[in-house]
Amino acid sequence: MKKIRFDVLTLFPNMFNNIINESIIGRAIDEGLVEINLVNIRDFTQDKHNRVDDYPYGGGAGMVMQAQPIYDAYKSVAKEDTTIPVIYLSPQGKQFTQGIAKDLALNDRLILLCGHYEGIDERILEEIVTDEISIGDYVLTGGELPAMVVIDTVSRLIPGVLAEDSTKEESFSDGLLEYPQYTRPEEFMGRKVPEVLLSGHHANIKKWREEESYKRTLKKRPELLNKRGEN
Ligand code: 4GS
Repeated sequence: MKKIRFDVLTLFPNMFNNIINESIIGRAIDEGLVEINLVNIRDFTQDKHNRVDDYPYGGGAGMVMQAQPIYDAYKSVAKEDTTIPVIYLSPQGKQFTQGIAKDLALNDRLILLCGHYEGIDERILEEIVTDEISIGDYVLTGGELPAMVVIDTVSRLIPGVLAEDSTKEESFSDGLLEYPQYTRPEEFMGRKVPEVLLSGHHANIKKWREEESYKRTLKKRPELLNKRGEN
């Protein structure tokens, strides 16, 4: 049975309570398919006032997370193993995609480093970080939400986390958006479910869905059509 373990290095471990306790990821954890080990970087400070950040050399606004607590937090989970990917969530990283998620899901362990303030001491990036990932071109207050995005996206690719087949036809896996979905009733506010979906003719339904996927990709996300095959 394929399993994945995430070690999350963070100053705010409680932010992960929802993802751990609720829904599909919560169940995957209960079933032993996914493990999330939260490591509070502050537990590794050697400062008598428990500080983990300091002023930037050279001056300027804001604070920088110090190298030592992050390094010791990392060592506490990696031990002597230097082969575990260490992902730093940051706007400077490579844009996260379904293709990157699929590659990450091949690992049995991932270490996620969440930054705060103006960032982390550059020497941590040089010393332990193997991959830098951004979830998009906007600025958050910390790396926790991006880490949860990565955990959620990667976990649902682990066999058994979702019902079989449900990752096969979804958006992006073939480079197209999903076709429209309908459920009961057959008519809502005067709008009817497309006739073909009630026909029971499986070949026609498949053809209709493929055409709808293509049409809505062309309309809503035309740039995806040039990227097909990358995922
Ligand atoms: C992102 C992002 C981010 C940047 C963390 C400012 C606190 C913040 N991380 N994808 N310092 N977008 N990080 O905005 O990953």
